[in-house]
Amino acid sequence: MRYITAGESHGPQLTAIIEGLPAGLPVSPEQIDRQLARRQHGYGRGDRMKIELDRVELLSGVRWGRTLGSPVTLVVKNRDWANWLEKMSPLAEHDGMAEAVTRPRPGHADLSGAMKYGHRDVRNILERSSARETAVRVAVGAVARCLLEALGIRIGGMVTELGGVCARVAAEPLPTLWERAAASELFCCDDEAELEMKRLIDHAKASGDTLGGVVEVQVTGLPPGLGSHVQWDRKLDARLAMALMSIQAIKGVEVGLGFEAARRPGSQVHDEIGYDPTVLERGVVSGYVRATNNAGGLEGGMTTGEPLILRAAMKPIPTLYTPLRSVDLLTHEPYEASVERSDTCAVPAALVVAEAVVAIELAHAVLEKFGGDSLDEIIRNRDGYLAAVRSF
Ligand code: EPS
Repeated sequence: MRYITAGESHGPQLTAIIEGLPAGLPVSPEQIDRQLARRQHGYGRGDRMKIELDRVELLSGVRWGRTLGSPVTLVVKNRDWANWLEKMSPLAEHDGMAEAVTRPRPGHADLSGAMKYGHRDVRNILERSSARETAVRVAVGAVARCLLEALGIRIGGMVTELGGVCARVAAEPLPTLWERAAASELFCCDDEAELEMKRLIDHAKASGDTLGGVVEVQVTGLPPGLGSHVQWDRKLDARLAMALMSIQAIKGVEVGLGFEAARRPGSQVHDEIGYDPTVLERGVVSGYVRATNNAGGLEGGMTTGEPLILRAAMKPIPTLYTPLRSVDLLTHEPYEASVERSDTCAVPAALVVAEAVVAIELAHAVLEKFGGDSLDEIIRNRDGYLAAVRSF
């Protein structure tokens, strides 16, 4: 399965084409719109979110609620396009530098992109580097989620840190934590931390600043053996890290214990292996059991069958209302960087995007492992593999 996206932040629409989905997969616009709405939700967003009301259009590859096996085209329209008809027109008569953005913002793609593509108007870079693109990636992720859910794989997550405030995550079943996160404006499971995070966001907004944070994605129901140890680009941890790092503003990724593993001796890191045949009676896939999951569900680039635990660190958004120093691209004179409309904090949105890209990569890994052109064929192949794992 592969996909590409197209579209500018203030252009007419965002488009994605997904290739390699099996036939017979139930997909509905409502399922996709639910994820799009989650991405727009979240304390700390700016005025753009008051304009947009993201809805998906399914333009190919789905008939009567099920995939055909042909490429699936997804579109999310930009409502703001109505305000940018001239400034973002594809027609030559609107050419000119009259309203050019020539002051690159530190931390954005502006300067490197302008030098690389030879643009003096930074808008030609920022329109595509904008995190608006993640709307359609969330739509792709929602389709991937449909495939995973059909196989009993569930994805959720939470904001675990924001502006330096850490949430305490209680030792409760993941679905309970996911429900609690869903009820929070910051997707945070710790009410006290959430209050403090909101206070920080209000303060950052008032002072023209921005805040980053850490999101954690968890996945349950994965069979052991997705991904492979045999080649660098087949290692699932590497592929998941790439998917997460491809999200705008993500600067770091951890799996399981993550960087903490580097600080502990091996005896306090690795998850000891036991065998308990009684778990098979409860429907658990394999009799091999672990008391801990410090590995975060991945060993040797393959899933272990334990829940997948991934974290991604988001830097503060680089567009500040109190701008940082920069220089003008035309005069080379120092300036305060341009102020584009911005969000104070988009960490909750980043969680939804992180879940989406993880879903996409896992759907890809599932299709590699179980093959099949139809959902039924995938389920047959999966069941055959699980039977072998049960008796291993
Ligand atoms: C973004 C800047 C803002 C955000 C945008 C990402 O957009 P605008 O420049 O129109 O105010 O609102 O995010 C979205 C539009 C979205 O849907 O998430 C940026 O520069 O990355």
